[in-house]
Amino acid sequence: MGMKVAVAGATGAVGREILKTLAERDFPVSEVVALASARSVGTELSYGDRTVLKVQSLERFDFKGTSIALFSPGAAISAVQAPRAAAAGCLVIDNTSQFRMEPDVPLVVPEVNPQALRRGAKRGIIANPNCSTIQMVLALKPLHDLARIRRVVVATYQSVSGAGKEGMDELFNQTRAIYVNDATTPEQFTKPIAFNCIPHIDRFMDDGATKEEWKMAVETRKILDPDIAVVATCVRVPVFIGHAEAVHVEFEVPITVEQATEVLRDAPGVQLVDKREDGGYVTPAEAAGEDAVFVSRLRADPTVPHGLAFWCVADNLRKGAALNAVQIAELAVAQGLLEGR
Ligand code: 11C
Repeated sequence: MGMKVAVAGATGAVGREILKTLAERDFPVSEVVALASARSVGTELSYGDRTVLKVQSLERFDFKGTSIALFSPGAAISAVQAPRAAAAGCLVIDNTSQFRMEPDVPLVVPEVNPQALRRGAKRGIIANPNCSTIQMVLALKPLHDLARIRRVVVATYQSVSGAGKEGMDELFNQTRAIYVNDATTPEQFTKPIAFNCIPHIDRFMDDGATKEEWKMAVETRKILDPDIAVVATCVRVPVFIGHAEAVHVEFEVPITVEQATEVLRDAPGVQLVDKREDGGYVTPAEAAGEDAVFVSRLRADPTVPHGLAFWCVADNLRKGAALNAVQIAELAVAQGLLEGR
């Protein structure tokens, strides 16, 4: 039997992808409700091939009788609305950064730490990690099981869709403006993003790191292992969809490329494409629209005692956001967490 499911922030890039993913994966719904801010009320969104949803007000929606809500309305709105939904008995899967580091809120990547989910049933809020964290921990998990990771150094190449539809529009408009010799002023990003790279995602912290870089470190520790040291440099690049990462890993014990290849080949959610020839690796444009996290360019890092380096790529709106959230919902159903809601 299906259940009543709400999608909050339904008109955004991630919200639309959540609706698409729920329909594609045949999530057992009896009714789907699309929620967003007052200015989007009445907007029509499609669900699957045949259903048109009229957006309702998130602020006014009564969550009683809704079993599960997938939230992506922005952290400040989740801060208010997610606890309100949870208090009404609805299980919230929140895609924002609002609750991720709270001790009684599980931060879940189903292939990596499914056991953490149950702990969140009491508060009724489960957090979906940041997109750049999700793809990295998926690739790190089988390697950590094999040889225990001590330290990770990562540089990211993050697409503009991480900043939502407005980010994508800015890249499109700036690119066009350059060709027709028009002037544009950066709004979503601090500097021009067309034909450029910007080493700044989210706000600056006191230590000089950005919050995106901090998130990659603390979220990896919460999901995978509190003892892993992570240092990240997060960079926005002029790509519409798909985040890429150059990852350097130091292990506690020796690990060969052959051993790493073997475990990555079998790792759930990971696709190893590593041909060591022209084009034998995956790029963000190829990962867009795909579910997998692609790992390529696997090789030894001879500059540290037990080191490996690799490149990984994923669709940040799908596995980095919507798909992971829907997989959490599927896991919640499988673990019986929705019974009685
Ligand atoms: C970006 N990773 O690419 C960000 C978007 O904490 O959920 C997601 C921010 C978050 O800009």
